[in-house]
Amino acid sequence: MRPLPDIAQLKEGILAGNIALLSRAITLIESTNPAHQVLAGALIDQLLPYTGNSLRIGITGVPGVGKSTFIESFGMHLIGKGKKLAVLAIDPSSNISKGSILGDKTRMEQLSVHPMAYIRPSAASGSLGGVTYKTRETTLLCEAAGFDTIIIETVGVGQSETEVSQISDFFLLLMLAGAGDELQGIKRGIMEMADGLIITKADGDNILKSKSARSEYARALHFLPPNASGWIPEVKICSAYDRTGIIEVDAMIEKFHQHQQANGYFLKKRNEQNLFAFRQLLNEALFRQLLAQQGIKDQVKKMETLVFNNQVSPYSAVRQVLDLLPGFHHS
Ligand SMILES: Nc1nc2c(ncn2[C@@H]2O[C@H](COP(=O)(O)OP(=O)(O)O)[C@@H](O)[C@H]2O)c(=O)[nH]1
Ligand SMILES: [Mg+2]
Repeated sequence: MRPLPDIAQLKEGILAGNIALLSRAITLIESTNPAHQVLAGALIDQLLPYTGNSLRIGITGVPGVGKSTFIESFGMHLIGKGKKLAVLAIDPSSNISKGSILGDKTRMEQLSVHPMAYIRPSAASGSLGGVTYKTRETTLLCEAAGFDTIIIETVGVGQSETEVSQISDFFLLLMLAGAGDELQGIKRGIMEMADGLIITKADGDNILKSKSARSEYARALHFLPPNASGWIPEVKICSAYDRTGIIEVDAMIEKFHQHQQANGYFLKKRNEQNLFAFRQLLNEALFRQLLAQQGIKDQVKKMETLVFNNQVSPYSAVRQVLDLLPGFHHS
């Protein structure tokens, strides 16, 4: 068996910006081995004072919208400004996506070999929440290693958007200019979470269409309830190929950053995210513990069937599970 890694050595290495040791620490975080998890927890706690100094940008959009290609152009622009960039890809599905992440690396040709960039796919196992929180911890390690910009790309579709918005400061939604029905195909809820929208591939024949999509989306955003922080999401058009619109996107995100810091919302949101993570992980852990007891597990199964078949109400089913727990009272 390989010896357990030395936490002090990992900590020192990460603080010195050593990428090999950073990668080893991330592997430790992703490990399902309980001994590794204890060490990973200790490492993160020791590094916490050195974290937080970054802007965390979540990026989502349907597969093929151009996320990875955008990150390549945008990332190279940031590095040109002297930034140090980590790109983390959240991948809730398992096998199929291994290929897509490899594909992504080839889309990020310059970034993937640049000394100021670090690209890392996230663990592809466990519950979606679990994967997201491992990405969250990976973000912290990258911050301790001196990365001042963290881009978190979702690979999957659906629920992962909500998860990523929970671990990012700025949530960016990438969209294609559609032929007339620009508002089709995106769930309203995702637009409501976005701090910024980008119409991708605004090049060649697509420029005009992209501009009209920009107006349509700007109008649509206008009808959404305002963001709690007072930030009004903006829509930009961009071509990762022609490298146009990149500066405008950067300016939008900078403006957001300053806006949120000035009104205190930046820190407030992060603090709330910490609390949310704790509560969600606690819920999951408690539930897992309960289900480890056979009697409870059987009762939950039984209730699921009854609830499914409309024979017991969900409310009553919960009570009948709690009845098995000494000291638990249903309120
Ligand atoms: N015309 C054009 N095509 C692009 C642009 N960006 C990406 N693409 C193409 O769109 C496809 C999907 O891009 P990719 O970055 O892998 O999308 P992802 O699945 O969202 O990460 C690829 O064939 C890219 O070459 C762009 O700015 N302009
Ligand atoms: Mg991609």
